Amino acid sequence: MKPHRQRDALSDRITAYIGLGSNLDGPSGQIQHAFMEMGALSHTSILARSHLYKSRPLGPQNQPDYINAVAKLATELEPLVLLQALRKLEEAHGRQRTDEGRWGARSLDLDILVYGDICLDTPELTLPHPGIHLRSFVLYPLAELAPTLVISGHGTVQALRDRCHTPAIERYEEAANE
Ligand code: A4P
Ligand code: MG
Repeated sequence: MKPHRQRDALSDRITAYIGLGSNLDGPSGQIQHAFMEMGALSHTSILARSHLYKSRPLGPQNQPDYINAVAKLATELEPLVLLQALRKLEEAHGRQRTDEGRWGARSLDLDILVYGDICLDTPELTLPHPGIHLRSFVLYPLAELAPTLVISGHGTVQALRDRCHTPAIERYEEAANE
């Protein structure tokens, strides 16, 4: 049986939240371009985008700081089709998985944080993304767009954000950093 999915009122579109991250090759530009490219995916539109945030890397410290953000999408793409489309965008941004090592520097990382109310646990796709409740760089931007969203088993995004302080994070102001 197909899992129940939260649909928006007017169409077959599902609301999904995507986490964007970059710490190579002009990170803020990578994120801004990825916002536009996600909005141009077939059967998909961007409903909202968060501000950009800057943080130290979680994991190996011998890499640049990250810029992160979150996008709210409305999409008709099935989860694995959406994942595939996001993979293609990462590749178009020059991401080289083979050079990275675990949690290494990357030009663009696109994670599906939440897809409607679907829960999945497969090697290819885990939904909601398993790290959401532990990461400031996901919770701060996600709380701008969906403070009352409940992450199954963990509580609301806003409550999680209020408890999560690692890695240390700050708003990234484009103009101040150009
Ligand atoms: N995968 C499973 N579930 C998902 C999902 N919900 N969304 C699979 C996207 N992918 C999902 O991903 C590894 C595998 O996870 C894929 O094969 C996919 O099918 P990847 O993008 O190849 O590698 P990754 O991103 O390095 O792996 P991972 O474990 O997902 O790492 P994270 O969670 O993305 O963390 N520090 C800061 N400050 N900011 C960051 O953005 N990011 C990371 C990477 C580490 N430290 C960071 C940041
Ligand atoms: Mg990833």
